[in-house]
Amino acid sequence: MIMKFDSLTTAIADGKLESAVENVNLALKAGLNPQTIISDYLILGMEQIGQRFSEGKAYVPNLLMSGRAMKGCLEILRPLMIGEVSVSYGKVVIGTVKGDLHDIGKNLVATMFEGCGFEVINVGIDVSSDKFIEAVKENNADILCLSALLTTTMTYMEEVIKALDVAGLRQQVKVMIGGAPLSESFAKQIGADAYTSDANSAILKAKQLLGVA
Ligand code: B12
Repeated sequence: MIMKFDSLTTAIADGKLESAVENVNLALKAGLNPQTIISDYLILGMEQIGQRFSEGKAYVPNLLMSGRAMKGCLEILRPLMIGEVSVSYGKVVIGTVKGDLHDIGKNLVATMFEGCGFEVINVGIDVSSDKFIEAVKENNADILCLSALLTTTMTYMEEVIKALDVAGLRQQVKVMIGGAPLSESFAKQIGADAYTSDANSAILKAKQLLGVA
């Protein structure tokens, strides 16, 4: 019997942490895998609250509540996704660019990378180009992942790429970008190596970039 967990999507959209967590546990018990739970139910909930926000039917506190519910669910799912991967395909530095506080998608991408055998250095939110460069240098990163959810902050990505160039690091690190307002053509325009629209395709792309696919 296929069980639907639409109440999980609703709990996320309505910002109800306890109900969301309860429903995640039920979904796991019913045999759904963490990735399905995220892509078929949790992300839909975030999209619904985003839609309500753009229609003026929800406000910033509602976004925060949904974000909190989403994070609570990801905390349960993360350890289940990481597992016992012994290979290391490479090192990934990931962060949300300066001025931008959105981290749910970025953390999801980070978790997927970890779960798929990459070493991840998550430098957080509101990250300046100096901090990105320091992390790339210090960790000898293979990939730098930049995330932005705002049209006003996505432009900062170009500054990070230019700063990598100035620091002499551009040739040794691949730059991947992502976040709702971005696109393939924007990636080309700013000189990034790749754009992908979601966490699953990010892993595939990263492996291709490093020649380990
Ligand atoms: C939750 C949320 C918030 C929360 C964030 C909580 C948190 N800890 O992250 C809070 C309340 C803080 C917030 C604040 C604001 N927000 Co907001 N927020 C959202 C919302 C509803 C959901 C974002 C989200 O988490 N989505 C779920 C995740 C899983 O998806 P995702 O982030 O897109 O990530 C996926 C992909 O994009 C991709 N990806 C992401 N990063 C990367 C990186 C790489 C390298 C790769 C390869 C892929 C990748 O993979 C991820 C997984 O598949 C969106 C609406 C939306 N539909 O996007 C608005 C939205 C992004 N916010 C918006 C706005 C306007 C704001 C505020 C300015 C509101 C205000 N007036 O104060 C502030 C800005 C604060 C700041 N300086 O950053 C607008 C942006 C409009 C624009 N085009 O610029 C949106 C689109 C809402 C809207 N419809 O108007 N927000």
